[in-house]
Amino acid sequence: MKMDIKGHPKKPLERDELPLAALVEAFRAQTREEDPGLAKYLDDLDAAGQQELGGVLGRFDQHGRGELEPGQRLLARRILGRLHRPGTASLEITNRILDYLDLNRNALIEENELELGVEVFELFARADSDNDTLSELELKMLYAVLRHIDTNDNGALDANERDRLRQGLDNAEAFLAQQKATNPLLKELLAGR
Ligand SMILES: [Ca+2]
Ligand SMILES: [Ca+2]
Repeated sequence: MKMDIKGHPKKPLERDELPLAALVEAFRAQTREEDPGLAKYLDDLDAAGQQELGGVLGRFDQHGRGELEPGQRLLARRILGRLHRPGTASLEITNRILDYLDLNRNALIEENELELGVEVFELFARADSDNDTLSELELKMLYAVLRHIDTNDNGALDANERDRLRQGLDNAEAFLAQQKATNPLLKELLAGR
């Protein structure tokens, strides 16, 4: 499956080259014990969904070992545990969001990048509902906001763009309201719901 988005520069390590199938298999087995609620959804994923899950997990495999360590699994679940009934579509959007959150473009999500990610996931979990998880629509809303903040359209959050997001998060409610009013991508998404 092609996971690149038009306009994204090539990364040093393509996710397709990572040992994703092994990562997915190990993570699913461990999640059955460590987080049965999440495992229920991961075990239902079809081949495309597993590929997307592998794309997410590969970003936490800091040493390319093909299996996440316990601490890395916890980090991955800080994202995966936020998804409402995770399936292929929501995992695909999550991968696109993580592309933006990979600020140093090394195909890994380090802890500082994850902190920002968790913060935006928390905000958008409540963008269209009153719960702690992100629906597919809320993921799309977040993606629309990141695309809009990417003003030079290079598929990455550069330092100034990241600062803008950071500042927005300091006044999250106002930021979201302003995005809904002024972000054409978000307006289009919400108009077509
Ligand atoms: Ca990174
Ligand atoms: Ca950018």
